[in-house]
Amino acid sequence: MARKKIALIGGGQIGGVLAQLCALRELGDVVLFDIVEGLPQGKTLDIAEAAPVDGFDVQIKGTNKYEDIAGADVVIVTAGLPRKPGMSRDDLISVNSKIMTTVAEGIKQYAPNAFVIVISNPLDAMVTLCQRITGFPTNRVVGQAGVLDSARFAAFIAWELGVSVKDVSAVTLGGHGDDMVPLVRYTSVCGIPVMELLERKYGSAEKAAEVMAAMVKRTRGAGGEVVALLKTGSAFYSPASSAIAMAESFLKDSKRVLPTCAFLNGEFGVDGLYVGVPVVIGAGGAEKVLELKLNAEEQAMMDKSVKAVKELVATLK
Ligand code: A3D
Repeated sequence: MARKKIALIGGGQIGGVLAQLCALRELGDVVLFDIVEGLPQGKTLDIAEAAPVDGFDVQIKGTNKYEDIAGADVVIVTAGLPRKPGMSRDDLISVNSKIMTTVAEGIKQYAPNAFVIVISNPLDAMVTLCQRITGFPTNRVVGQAGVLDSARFAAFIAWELGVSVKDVSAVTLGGHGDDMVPLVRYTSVCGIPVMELLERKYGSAEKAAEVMAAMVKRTRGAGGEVVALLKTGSAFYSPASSAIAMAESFLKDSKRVLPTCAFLNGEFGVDGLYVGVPVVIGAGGAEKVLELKLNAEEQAMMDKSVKAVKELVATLK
């Protein structure tokens, strides 16, 4: 059986880490595309020269030509500007829409059967645009945001409780913006509701709620926290790891349930919009949205987040 092929559009910070992770995990042959001459060629040569040390057997190539992505099974898009301190993700919409338009046309022409994972910001709008321009079925165009937002939430909980990150199960819903919805009630450690553990630690429900509120706030602002520290760009290791989890579930038909920016057809009461929800990812792409019951408070947060996504998407030309 021929090796799978993964095309990475955008050879910047996230693109470079994606290429290295694909190689280290031997997910398939990798093509790294960028418009800057030499950048993808230099990064892929550097990664390929580590193959004898790391022991991976995949081909890895940098290119400035769309023809080279032909036949890709998976395309991951990071082309576009990242945030600088003081910018919101939504501030990127005008410049990144232009970039996404040419990228989606390239994917449509050269990788018409690919499963596409968008990472470029503002995420919910860029996924929408990519799907509209490629015309691919919505199960084959998704966005990465929720895996990362949930991972950040899980990391903060693990650090707070002094437990392994492996045993925290956390989920966030909604758009990839300041209104995202970390679902505290569905978050657990080895099946134990997280609030029970916090209450036991602090001996009071009030203090536990206060600590949780701080973690929810930090999760919502986690991207900005990294931007403020880096000053010249945004997070890139964790977004790359998150998209690789999605690509791997598709390539191996693992059917992992991953928070994914997926097109909703009435699920969660949302129709015709890309929003972050739990999705089964397998060989059929975004195979199924898993719904869950929200209480009034959670539903209100979800409604607010969906409203923000709708307003953002409405600004797309
Ligand atoms: P960066 O290191 O600037 O890389 C972007 C790359 O895109 C650069 O190498 C550019 O040359 C390239 N590029 C520009 N125009 C085109 C084009 N037309 N075709 C192909 N390549 C092009 O940014 P980054 O890798 O740090 O971030 C990439 C994107 O991901 C940004 O929009 C970020 O805001 C976004 N991002 C999303 C998340 C999510 O979780 C959703 C997290 C972090 C960053």
